[in-house]
Amino acid sequence: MYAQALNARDPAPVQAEDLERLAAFQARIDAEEKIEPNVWMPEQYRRTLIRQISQHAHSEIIGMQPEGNWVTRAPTLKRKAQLLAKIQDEAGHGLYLYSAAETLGVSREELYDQLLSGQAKYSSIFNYPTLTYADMGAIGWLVDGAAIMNQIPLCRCSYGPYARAMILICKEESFHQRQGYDIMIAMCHGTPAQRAMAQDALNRFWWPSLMMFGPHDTNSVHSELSMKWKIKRFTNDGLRQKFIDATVPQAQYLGLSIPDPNLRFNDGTSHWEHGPIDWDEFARVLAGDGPCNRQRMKHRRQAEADGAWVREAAAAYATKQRAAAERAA
Ligand code: BYC
Repeated sequence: MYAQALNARDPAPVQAEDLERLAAFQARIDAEEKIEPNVWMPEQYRRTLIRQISQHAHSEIIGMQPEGNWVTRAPTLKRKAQLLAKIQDEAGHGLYLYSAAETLGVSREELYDQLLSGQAKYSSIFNYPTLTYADMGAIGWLVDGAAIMNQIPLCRCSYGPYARAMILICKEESFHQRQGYDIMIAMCHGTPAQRAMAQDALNRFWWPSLMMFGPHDTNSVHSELSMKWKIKRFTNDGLRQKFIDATVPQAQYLGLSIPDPNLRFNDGTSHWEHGPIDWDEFARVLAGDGPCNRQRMKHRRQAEADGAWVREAAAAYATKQRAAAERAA
């Protein structure tokens, strides 16, 4: 998603590129060879990756906010430690992904600027509020669950630095999903009020989690090229279906109901069929008009401004150290 300047639909100088080189590039991809930063790549491939990887990094960084809301109010020391560890992992994922994007010739400052100016976006899911502690369970279970479903195939992405980053990230996401489900289990075995909180969290996060996979395949502008280049291995609808099939039995185990009156198991296909997704809501959130878009960006800009003196001090220190090293040499 999102940086329009980096959008794969932008006119790129592809026509000027050598058709033979394009054919050789596609042959490498078809042979499952990894594309590394020093290998020639079509400009659109580079832009598509910068768009997706930087969106992914921004999502991790903004995604810390809904959970940060509950650090001081986690119910026990153990739950607080888990939440802190999860949020720290997300910061790490963001930094790791920014590094992967940098291998494509874009600077971290440019990527930050694109996020802060609103030119680059981040996953729609992080524009929803976290109203109760049960939301920490729902986010781990559903949001990280959806993220893993999308990210496991990215471990086989054709671009080497992204694929390798995803291997570590997926291991940590798997812990995140388990801790979320563990919260849901505890709440569902708790008091009636705790069960009701768990059901309410599921009710609010179910549909936004399905939207994380992106628009229906028929409206997915980037899928065709991304599948051809093996950046994406599955379509948006394909991954969404896998997520639903995996998650419905988990909800049944918890004794919770999925907030979809049209949900039904199709014996013929062995898949759970779902009701219509509110794509108008998705479009509103993407356009900046979700419940928390403004708040998320305000906090991010404030954090950037508050951290300016740290970056300046670190840069000044590095300059001094370099000068000292040069004098000593
Ligand atoms: N939200 O052609 P399409 C985490 C945009 S964080 C917003 O299908 P594509 C976590 C899309 O960009 C994990 N926008 O696009 C962190 C495009 O717009 P532009 C986040 C969306 O790229 C903290 C347009 O819609 N995961 O796990 O082929 C706490 C058409 O879409 C969304 C990733 O970032 C959306 N949900 O496919 C807890 C995974 N969906 O650019 C957890 C990496 C679509 O033309 N990204 N759009 O203006 C991907 O796999 C792909 O980018 C997507 C979309 C499947 C998301």
